[in-house]
Amino acid sequence: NELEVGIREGLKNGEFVPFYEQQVDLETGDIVGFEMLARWRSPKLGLVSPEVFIPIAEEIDLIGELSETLIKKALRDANGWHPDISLSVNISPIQLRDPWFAQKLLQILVEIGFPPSRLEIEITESCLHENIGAVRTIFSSLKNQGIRISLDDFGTGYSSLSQLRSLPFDRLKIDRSFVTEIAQEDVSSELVRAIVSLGKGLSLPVTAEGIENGRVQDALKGLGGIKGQGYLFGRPEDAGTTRNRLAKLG
Ligand code: G
Ligand code: G
Ligand code: MN
Ligand code: NA
Repeated sequence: NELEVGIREGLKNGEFVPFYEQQVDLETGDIVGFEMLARWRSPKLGLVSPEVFIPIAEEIDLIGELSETLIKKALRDANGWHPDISLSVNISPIQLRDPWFAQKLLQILVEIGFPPSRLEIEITESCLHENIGAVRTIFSSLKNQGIRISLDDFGTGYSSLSQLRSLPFDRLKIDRSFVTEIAQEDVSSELVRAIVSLGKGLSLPVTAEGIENGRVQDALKGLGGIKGQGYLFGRPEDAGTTRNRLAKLG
């Protein structure tokens, strides 16, 4: 199929690039990190969303290679940022089927000279459907080197509270479907409140995704000690724009 061929060619030609969405400390408003979000600059199709090419890359067993390529670019970019600013990357659960995943990632960090303590990986609840023993082994290797692991899109998947304990996550990311509604709807705001206090109880820091306006920001600020990201702060931007943004902050 045509898209498949395009993705293979695009990978060879370096058409996949990292974009970055800022993550802020809601208390201070400071940028504390960026989430890398992949984009495909296709000469034929323009800028293509990962929602289109990630599932295909997973299907044709190219996700590992694609992700490595993007991570290498992102680590080089992030090496030019202030050393207190972290980098989050999304990892497909499929990548955790590779028993060498942790070793490969650590090798890349060494090769590029990026401190593991600045890297956070984001995994959705669907990793709980993988071989949990194998996933736990990978998590241990990553965590032993200082890489942190976030549970992404929290609240949307099939995870139960007991499963939350089955893997040693370092952070919960509240899915934006709950966050968007917090200022209007009581149920969502109760859910967000509950997730934040769950995080506190489990000593897991929390990030709220999808903050689009000041009302939502204020509602979340009141909950205390959480990080946020969303269009209110900034859309995902390419490496150059991100660098300029940081340079302006001094
Ligand atoms: O960039 P956007 O915000 O449209 O992202 C759409 C989806 O693609 C999100 O679920 C995001 O987690 C996922 N995504 C973005 N970049 C990557 C990546 O490099 N690897 C994987 N596995 N998923 C990604
Ligand atoms: O699944 P994950 O959380 O990794 O995906 C992030 C996705 O959410 C990307 O597609 C990104 O572009 C999108 N996104 C980030 N911030 C906002 C926001 O404030 N509003 C909306 N609608 N989407 C957002
Ligand atoms: Mn994410
Ligand atoms: Na998410």
